[in-house]
Amino acid sequence: MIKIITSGESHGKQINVIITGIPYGLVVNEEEINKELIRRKKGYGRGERMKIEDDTVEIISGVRGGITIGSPICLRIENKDYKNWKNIMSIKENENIDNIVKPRPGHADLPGLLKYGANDIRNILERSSARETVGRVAAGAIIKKLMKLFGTTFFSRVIQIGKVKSKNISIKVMNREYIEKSSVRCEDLEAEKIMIEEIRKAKKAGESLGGIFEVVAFNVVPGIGSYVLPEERLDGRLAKAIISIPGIKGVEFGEGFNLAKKTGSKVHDEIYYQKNKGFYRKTNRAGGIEGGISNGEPILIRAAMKPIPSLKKPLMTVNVKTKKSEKAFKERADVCAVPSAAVIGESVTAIEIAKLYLKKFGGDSIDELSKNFKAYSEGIEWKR
Ligand code: EPS
Repeated sequence: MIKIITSGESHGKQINVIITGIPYGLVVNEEEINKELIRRKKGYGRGERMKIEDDTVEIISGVRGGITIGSPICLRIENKDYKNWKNIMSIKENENIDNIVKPRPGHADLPGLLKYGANDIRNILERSSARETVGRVAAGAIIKKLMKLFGTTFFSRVIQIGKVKSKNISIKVMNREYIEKSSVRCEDLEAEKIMIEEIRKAKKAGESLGGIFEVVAFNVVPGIGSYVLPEERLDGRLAKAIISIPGIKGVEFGEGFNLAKKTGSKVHDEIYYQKNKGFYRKTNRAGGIEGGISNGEPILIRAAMKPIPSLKKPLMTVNVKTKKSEKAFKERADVCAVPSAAVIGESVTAIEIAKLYLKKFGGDSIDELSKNFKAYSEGIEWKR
């Protein structure tokens, strides 16, 4: 069983992640993890903080001689900004710090404060910050490496920022190289330009912007996930994983909400068979999942991110100390983080799918796992 736990505050010393259940013998190195961390850090609209952080990982345990040895893997990513926050983030009692008392609407500030009976919003926002996702992306880098052994890969792109939509480009022909280089992860040149301009304008106006991204998992073998228990449904698990990314308010699979207005015969993906291909579909409106189980087509997830709640031009709130109406407090923040959220989406998707691969195919070592996978995939004539 793969389990992942992160710890660390946004402006604390470091972000830690412990990953258990990675089989013996997976080749891993820090450079590969760093590449994923850089992908997450990038994107037009990110704030000043990202210029401070270098987001490099140190593998602390679970790896020896370049391979995983079956024991829990511990990774750490230093927060370079910590040196500027040592006093505020001190673990010792410090009476000389002013409490933050004006919660930002849309953030965890107020519900978190009420939940814990706290009197300083800093104790809430430090962990609710999206800085935590650096840990999930580091774990995701190792998991993606594991999934590559089965030919499974993950990719993401941004299809909307604010009101600006990219034109429809099939995932079959998407230009990965361009998307990877684009500062908004969008390959529609015209939309890309307008998206960048919208983010620039939002920044100038003290505003923030959300958007929509897609995550695709290619070559997921049919039979992952289950309908036998609600919690085993692959789409349910992926939806939970995607929604757990800060700021995500909506998720859909394949044609998602659009399917609701069509009749059945226009929705379901007809089944075909070819000797050299096995079972396949010509359409993928289901987004690769039927009955909570992967069907062999690419798994296509779309997620909507709300605009970041930290605003330069703050909204009205209530001072929790005086109970008087005031403007919410201002905190340095990103203007738009949709391209980063897309990369995080790849990681959380990979983690969920890998958990189910390990459950289905088992094995303590990569060799054992690979043999089990091969026996199953040959048995069902999985040829992709
Ligand atoms: C975040 C606010 C900003 C972002 C941060 C998430 O941080 P700061 O308050 O230090 O400027 O930069 O994201 C990251 C640090 C990151 O690595 O993604 C928030 O409030 O969620």
